[in-house]
Amino acid sequence: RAQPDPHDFLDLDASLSDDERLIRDTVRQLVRRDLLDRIPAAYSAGHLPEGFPATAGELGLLGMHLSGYGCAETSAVAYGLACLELEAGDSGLRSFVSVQGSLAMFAIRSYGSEAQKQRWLPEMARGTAIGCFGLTEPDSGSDPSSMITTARFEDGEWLLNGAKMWITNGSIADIAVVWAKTSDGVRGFLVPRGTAGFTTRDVANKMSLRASTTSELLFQDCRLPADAVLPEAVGLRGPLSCLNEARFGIVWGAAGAARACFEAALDYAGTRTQFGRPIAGFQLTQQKLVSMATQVNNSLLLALHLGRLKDAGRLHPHQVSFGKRHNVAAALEVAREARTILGANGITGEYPVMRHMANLESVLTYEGTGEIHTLVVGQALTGLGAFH
Ligand code: TGC
Ligand code: FAD
Repeated sequence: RAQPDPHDFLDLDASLSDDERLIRDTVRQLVRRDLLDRIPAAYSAGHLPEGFPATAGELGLLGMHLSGYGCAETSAVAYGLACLELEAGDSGLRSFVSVQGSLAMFAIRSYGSEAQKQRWLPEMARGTAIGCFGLTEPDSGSDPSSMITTARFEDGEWLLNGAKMWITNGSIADIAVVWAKTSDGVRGFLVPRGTAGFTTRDVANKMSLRASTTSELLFQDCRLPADAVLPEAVGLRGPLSCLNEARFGIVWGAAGAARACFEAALDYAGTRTQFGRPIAGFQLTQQKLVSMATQVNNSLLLALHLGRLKDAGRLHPHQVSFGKRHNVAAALEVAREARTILGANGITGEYPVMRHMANLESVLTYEGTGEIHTLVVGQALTGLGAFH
């Protein structure tokens, strides 16, 4: 029998359906043929590669696991595979697709009125309208219940005041899904770009996730019509349920970033010669490569297992936390180990490793920090909450 493929050591390919493989290969080709060469420049410039939202829309990647309104309604595993391939390119690509499909579109699809869905979802699925999702505030991150942005209903209108911070796609979004405190609890609001009293300001000098726009959203007596509220979501459960979707994509995406770092290190180790032989022939290098291959394959197995649970309707949010926590931490370890194999070359932008490593620091923090997911799983294991 043929030896295991170093790029798919456990033959996970055989566990995928033809449809899943087709979607995986399509996204992989897009990344490798159209994006990989352009990512370093976009990263330096501090934005997404030009035209990516429309391309992602044309390929049906935006809101791809949602149904109706122009969405592709793929399996969760297929959506995960797309996230994997995108993040093997750059976390910024997966972030865009996560925020658009799993946060902004998911919120509208799950909690919006029929008119809101008709108005926004088909355009968002095509990538001709961009969305963002504003939950975090300058003084309210891990604990969103402490948010101070408010929406007051008066004279038949909503009056929005406050600020959201660290919002992916913020200044490029046509529509912002904004969570605010009302007299009934936390509610979601659709705020179109250009609404009076709504401005944005980009976060400058990021050292991580540079191929992505991150912004502050500012609301000063921002007046919204009565029907701007998402009618079906009341309480923190609304926004937190959206996070489950995006965190699921990160479980897969982080494995993609790890795979890209492992492959760069494997390739480099085979061609770089020191002391008269390829560095791949040294035992210490092999130990690193085996450790990385183990992390990558364990992460992929975990992602696939959670994906199958999700497709069976049996995935629990605590299991998503387990996956996000494990796969992001593993990806960071792989990136750091890969960087050592590349020696001095590893710190340059000529290789993708340092970029992935820097990106993964954002991925570790957003969508619930490593510590928060540890406490979610800890609570599930012990029955004792340790947040407060
Ligand atoms: P707690 O009292 O536990 O819960 C409040 C209500 O929410 C429900 N709930 C969930 N529902 C669905 N899915 C989940 N994962 C849920 N977690 C909680 C809960 O059942 C309850 O419902 P109800 O009906 O009984 O009221 O809430 P808590 O305030 O104690 O907080 C729990 C905690 C810490 C886990 C939560 O606040 C949390 O997850 N914090 C982390 C915040 C976070 O992840 N923010 C992410 C912002 S978005 C982002 O980062 C986008 S990055 C985008 C990119 O570029 O990719
Ligand atoms: P804090 O909550 O202040 O945490 C600081 C440290 O304290 C962390 O290590 C944390 O784990 C730890 N800590 C906090 N509470 C506890 C506790 N109870 N026990 C132990 N340790 C604790 N948000 C959005 O709403 N929408 C977006 O689109 C979005 N995009 C983002 C893009 C980027 C690039 C980044 C970096 C962030 C983005 N975020 C977004 C914000 C992100 O969700 C928050 O940064 C995250 O939730 C953590 O909040 P914080 O940064 O305020 O850290």
